[in-house]
Amino acid sequence: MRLLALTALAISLATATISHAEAPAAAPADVTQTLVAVEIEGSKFWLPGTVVARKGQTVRLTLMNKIPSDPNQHGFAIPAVGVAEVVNRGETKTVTFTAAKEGVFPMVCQLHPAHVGGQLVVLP
Ligand SMILES: [Cu+2]
Repeated sequence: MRLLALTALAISLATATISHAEAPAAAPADVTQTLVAVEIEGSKFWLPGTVVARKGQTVRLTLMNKIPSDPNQHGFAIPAVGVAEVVNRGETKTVTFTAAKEGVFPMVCQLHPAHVGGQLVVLP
């Protein structure tokens, strides 16, 4: 009976260790938002088009490319904060940065000038 209890304890400890190891390693961000690349009436957009943060906050954006037509890659860049990523169709990518300077900064698809981007608004 005692051996059974010890075995159960060992199993639960092993399980706890495994689930701890699978926990996400990323630190929490002040602002988290999902942006999706979509196609509407033949035009491509990153939506929503505005991300708002306060100066000094960390921002984590989850980027999803859901545009069904070719090409199968779209870019997402905020040159002012050094972010540039390429997202394949159907994939999700994450970018994290610090909103170090206040102002309004363009968010673009660096691969396609016609792809409508948006703006990062950093408040004081
Ligand atoms: Cu694009």
